[in-house]
Amino acid sequence: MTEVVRSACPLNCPDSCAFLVEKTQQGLRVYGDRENPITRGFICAKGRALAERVFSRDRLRFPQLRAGTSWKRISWEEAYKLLAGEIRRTVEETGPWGIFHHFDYGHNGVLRALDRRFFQALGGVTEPRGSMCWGAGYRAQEIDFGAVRSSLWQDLVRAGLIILWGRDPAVTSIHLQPLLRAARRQGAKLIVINPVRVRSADFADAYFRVNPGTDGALALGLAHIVLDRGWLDQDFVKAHVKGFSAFAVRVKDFPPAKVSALTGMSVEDMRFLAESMGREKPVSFLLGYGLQRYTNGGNTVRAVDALAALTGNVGRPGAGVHFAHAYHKRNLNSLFLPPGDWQSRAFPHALLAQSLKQADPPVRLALVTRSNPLVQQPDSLLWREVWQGIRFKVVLDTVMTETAKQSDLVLPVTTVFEEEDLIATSWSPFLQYAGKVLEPQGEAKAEPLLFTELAQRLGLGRYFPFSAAKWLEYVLEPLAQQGVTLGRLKEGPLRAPYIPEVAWGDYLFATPSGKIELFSELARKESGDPMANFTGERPDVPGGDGSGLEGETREFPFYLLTPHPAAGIHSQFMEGKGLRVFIHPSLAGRFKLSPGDMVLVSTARGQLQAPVAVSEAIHPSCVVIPEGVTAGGLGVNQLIGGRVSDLGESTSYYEERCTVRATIRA
Ligand SMILES: Nc1nc2c(c(=O)[nH]1)N[C@H]1C(S)=C(S)[C@@H](COP(=O)(O)OP(=O)(O)OC[C@H]3O[C@@H](n4cnc5c(=O)[nH]c(N)nc54)[C@H](O)[C@@H]3O)O[C@H]1N2
Ligand SMILES: Nc1nc2c(c(=O)[nH]1)N[C@H]1C(S)=C(S)[C@@H](COP(=O)(O)OP(=O)(O)OC[C@H]3O[C@@H](n4cnc5c(=O)[nH]c(N)nc54)[C@H](O)[C@@H]3O)O[C@H]1N2
Ligand code: SF4
Ligand SMILES: [Mo]
Repeated sequence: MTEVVRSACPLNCPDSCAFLVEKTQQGLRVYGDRENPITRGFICAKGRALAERVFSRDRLRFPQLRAGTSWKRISWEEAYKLLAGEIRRTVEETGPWGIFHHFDYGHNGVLRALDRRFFQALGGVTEPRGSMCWGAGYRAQEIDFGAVRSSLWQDLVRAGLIILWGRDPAVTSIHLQPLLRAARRQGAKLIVINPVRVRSADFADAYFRVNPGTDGALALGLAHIVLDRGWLDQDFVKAHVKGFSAFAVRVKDFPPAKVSALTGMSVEDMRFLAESMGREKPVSFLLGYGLQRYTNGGNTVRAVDALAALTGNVGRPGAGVHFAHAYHKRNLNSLFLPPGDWQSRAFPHALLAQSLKQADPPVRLALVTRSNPLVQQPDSLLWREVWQGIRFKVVLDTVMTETAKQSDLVLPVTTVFEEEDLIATSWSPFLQYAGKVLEPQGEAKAEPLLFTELAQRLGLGRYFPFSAAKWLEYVLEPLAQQGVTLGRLKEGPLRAPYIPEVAWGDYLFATPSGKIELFSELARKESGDPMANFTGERPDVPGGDGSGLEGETREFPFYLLTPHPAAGIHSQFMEGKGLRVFIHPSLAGRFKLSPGDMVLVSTARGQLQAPVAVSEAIHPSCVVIPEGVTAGGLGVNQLIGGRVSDLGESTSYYEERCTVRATIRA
């Protein structure tokens, strides 16, 4: 009888599927485990691709050292000796800040955090801070509510209105779709707000096109109408909101006509939206990260939070602003060393390449885990230059990524199926055990073991006293009394006991005042004005054809949007998938582009060529190129400069502007 092993998807995806895995003659068979009531037994192509990757030809199986333009297989003993030697040498020359550790969320296993523990044991190295992903909205919600919490997805069936604001579950979280359909069957209305008529709009009640980066202004404009019409939830605001009067004054500056000019939405549509919020209560706002990938991204999410607060749509069943589910971190034991024991040097993600270039002490040794910065960070061309200037570069991965190709030592790590781990993400309320299904391919090594063995060679073994299983027990220790143990998790996914069905249902907001803070001292500290995040305006809203725009915007009049790819997850599983440029027919007409023609897209940073696709779905002022895919090792991030967001030091990928030109006729 074949053995079925419980596992879970380690990818950086909101759904966090429960897996069942079987070893077969042909390889691994992965399918969905019905025990997880969110993912309910179906998985996506990326989950299946993970299983194929285990045996795939591109899989890294042995440590490899650069030998000129090719690679030489070396033993783990040689690899450790070399790496330990480089670490010692760098620490002697510059101190530990001469070492740069780049990491992200390429794998959501909790034991993956042992990489950071290793560098903390060295005293703290150079590392990224802020975020490539959700940082602006995350910080906004910390300021407004005191923490980032969402109601369970299942609660959506109690909503009267669901707004998909800058989010496209058809691409980025497919398991949300059955719930949205169920909510609609129970009478909820579904509205999509997005510059692109995304796939989710196909089953929505209404779709509203908004100019990129103007959602903050839109939220303030809607708040204006809500106040004007007397749709304010006075009892809620009185009891739970701080700073309402200051906010109401700010909102006066956003009358419908002005907001319409900024957002491109008609006054009529705005009235309809505001009215729907008043009529179809409770309202659930499902925020994507797209609307906060701008320099005003924190501003934007604060304005949406405020709109939810004014209308009393927080803490109630079927209501709330869904952004993330950041409960686990505070409730599980951390693998990090105590903060006082180490001191890292950190640069914001968005400015990493520039910062590394100028760093003093300089970076001599770089080590990359669970990320592919040469493709995924902005400023790819500068990254390459800076990367080449670093003396010794090491990548830990399962496949030869672009970053790995440009490095000196590549170390093969195990996939989720070749070791045990616990999957706990900031998106899912579930804790899930991922068991070991098979022995590692070739000499691939599990990271907990890798960092333990490396630490031992540097005399730091005392920081790594445990096996993987023991680490997992340690992580889960605080939950033992509530019955969450490794043993229990091996029997199936568990909803973490600290996660309520309805976020903020107790109205105990974790802010200094205990209320939702529209007026916030924290915001004052971070941006000089407690209301600074409600300026709402964008000085450079694209005019559609570039007319009337000044300076850089005239040369580069269009917004370059680079949403996540449907076929893969960032650069993973995107090998061989070509770059495509999506534009609106009006733009195609103006630049004499037909579908399939090669188009040259240029920004202040660089240019790329790719075939064009023409679609009514695209905003006429936008050029859309999904991220993750590369040609010659470079993807769309060669066009994008690093810009830090107003809050949370997030990377404002969608702030870049571009222009297009036809090149070769197909
Ligand atoms: N298939 C797949 N799924 C994924 C991922 C993947 O790479 N592939 N990545 C995962 C990760 S790490 C993340 S962070 C999530 C992200 O998931 P989402 O937040 O759903 O997706 P993004 O692609 O970040 O956001 C882009 C969306 O925002 C819209 N948008 C852009 N600008 C604006 C704007 O100014 N206003 C509004 N209202 N909308 C705007 C875009 O058109 C697009 O629909 O997805 C996760 N899931
Ligand atoms: N232009 C543009 N750029 C973007 C975005 C955008 O919307 N537009 N989105 C941004 C967002 S939201 C995010 S989250 C980032 C994601 O940025 P990255 O995390 O750098 O993206 P991935 O391509 O998923 O790279 C993850 C790598 O980790 C490897 N990996 C998997 N498992 C393990 C493991 O166990 N150990 C180790 N060491 N490695 C492992 C994978 O093979 C893969 O190569 O990209 C950002 N970049
Ligand atoms: S990528 Fe997301 S939807 Fe696909 S299998 Fe993994 S968790 Fe499930
Ligand atoms: Mo992300």
